[in-house]
Amino acid sequence: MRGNLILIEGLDRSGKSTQATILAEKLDAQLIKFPDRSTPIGQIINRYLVDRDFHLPDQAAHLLFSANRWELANSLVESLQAGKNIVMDRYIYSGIAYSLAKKGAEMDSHEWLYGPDRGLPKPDLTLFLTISLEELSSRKGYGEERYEQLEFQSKVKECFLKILDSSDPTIAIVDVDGLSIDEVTGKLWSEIHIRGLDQSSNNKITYFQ
Ligand code: T5A
Repeated sequence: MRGNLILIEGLDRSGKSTQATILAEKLDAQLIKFPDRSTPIGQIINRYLVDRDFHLPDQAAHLLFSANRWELANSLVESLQAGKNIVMDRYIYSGIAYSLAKKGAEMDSHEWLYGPDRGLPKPDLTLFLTISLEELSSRKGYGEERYEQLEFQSKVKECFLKILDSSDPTIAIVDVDGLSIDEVTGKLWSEIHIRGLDQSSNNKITYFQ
């Protein structure tokens, strides 16, 4: 029996970390947040996000975010195989949506953007939190980091909705606008429960192809 891999995606300050922490506790799961700013590559990413005078070509930034996921990939698979549930806060969909929203050259090519993430383990369930931009901008701390501007977030939202295949049963788009933290947890938990992901499974781990 293996653990389940559950991913929470969404815009900046949409409540991902809050919900990932609550769900990790309910599922007795390991919590993994991307970017993981503690790794060697994560430290460069952190500087890129907090210091607007630190420049990187868009292609290089994109590849660093992917490399950061690969830094943790083996340990992630080992934990699942050892029966541990994992809740992830952001993953490859963030990688593609934020780069796609930048536009220009390689940033317009879904194939190019997706390439470096091929081979990473695929979540058993991806929960994408949709929320209005008005509500986002009122959240504590909004605007502190590189991508936290409403015009850019609106493009990112469009890109997320373009790349998330709503016919894929492992993807759930969950409207959380105006909901309290408890109400959001209730909605997410029901998506987990109806798929039986609150129980361990003997399904094979799948990978992004
Ligand atoms: N990025 C990331 C890429 O470009 N490529 C990639 O491959 C990856 C992985 C940093 C940036 O990196 C980019 C995307 C990002 O711009 P991050 O560290 O995940 O990524 O940054 P944030 O999304 O900004 O993370 P935050 O932790 O700040 O936001 P969360 O997790 O969405 O929100 P959370 O839970 O911390 O909540 C924010 C505030 O809202 C309140 C909370 O208490 C908190 O104050 N809140 C609510 N308030 C009212 N009602 C609710 N339902 C609420 N839920 C939470």
